[in-house]
Amino acid sequence: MKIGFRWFGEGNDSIKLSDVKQIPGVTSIVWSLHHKLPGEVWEVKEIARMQKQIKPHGFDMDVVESVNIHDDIKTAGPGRDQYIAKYIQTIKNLSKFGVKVICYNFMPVFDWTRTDLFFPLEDGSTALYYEKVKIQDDPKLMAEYILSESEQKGLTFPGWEPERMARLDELFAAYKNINKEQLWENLIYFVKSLMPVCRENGIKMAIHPDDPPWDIFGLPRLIIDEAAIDRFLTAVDDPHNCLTLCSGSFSANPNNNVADMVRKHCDRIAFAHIRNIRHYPNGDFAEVSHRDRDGHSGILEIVKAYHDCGYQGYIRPDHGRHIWGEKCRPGYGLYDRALGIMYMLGIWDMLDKLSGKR
Ligand code: CS2
Ligand code: MN
Repeated sequence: MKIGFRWFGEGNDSIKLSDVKQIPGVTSIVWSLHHKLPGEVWEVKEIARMQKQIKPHGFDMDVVESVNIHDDIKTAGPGRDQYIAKYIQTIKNLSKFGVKVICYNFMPVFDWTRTDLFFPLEDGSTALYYEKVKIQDDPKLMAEYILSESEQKGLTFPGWEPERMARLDELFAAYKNINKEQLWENLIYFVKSLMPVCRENGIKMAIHPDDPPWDIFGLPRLIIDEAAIDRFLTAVDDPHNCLTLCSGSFSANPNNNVADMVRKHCDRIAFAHIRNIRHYPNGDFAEVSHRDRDGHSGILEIVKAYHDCGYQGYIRPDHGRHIWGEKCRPGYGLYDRALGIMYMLGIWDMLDKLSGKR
């Protein structure tokens, strides 16, 4: 496996790459062009600017996370084919920089959804939290909360572009007549149309599951469980059609067994996100430290499953808590993600040793 660390770019992240460099094992910076709106082509000179930030530190830029998809593609709106053509141009431009994996999602309207970005844990740290009852109310209240956090901190939250959130009524109207089956059709249409350019350029498209993995605010969500993964990988049975297997997203539903998913689909997982989840009896959940026993989903069995199948892809700690008073982007501080990496490496190195690989 190759270890990645998500970083949001100079001026958009409180973390310095020279500090990331001091975390053992990290070889890839997982990056994005966060100023781009869904549907815009990523120009070569813009990508080159990012390369200038990353390369001097000796990291590769193999994995891009969040080349977001225009709503016309998700809803089969009038601009669908034109936006797919632009997406293809972005893939071609990314391939010039050696990019190998593109992580994206197909969630309608909202990306990841939480009701509290700084929920206090008993050890004095804070973490992302999801309170089920709050998501039954007004989506605008939730959007306002998330946007106020991003404005206060002067940061971008991918998938929560203020330009899109300002058009929530319009967006909900566009999805009004889209049921689950139609959304599936639109996803498959999109992925199929990208496969030729992915084959030519050796790029894997890696879909991120819906976070959390269930419908919210009456919007259908697709990539939620094992059956959905099967359906997706079978519908476009191509080695360039892959998963970003986010253990945290799937594990929000305690019925999902991520270790089983890894064992079954190892060869189609291009990118792995690792996170530990604590469930509450009423369906709420909190993100906790990576240590297995701190949560209910745990990560030991999952990391072992990757080790057992000889996983060669990229892996990153998904989110971390906010610890030691760090002022950072919610879920994306330096310290707890660094602890998460060390814990993952500890498990991995010991498994190597026990299996005689080292
Ligand atoms: C997720 C997403 O891993 C994460 O942080 O919660 O925000 C993810 O980055 C996107 O859905 C990928 O497109
Ligand atoms: Mn994730």
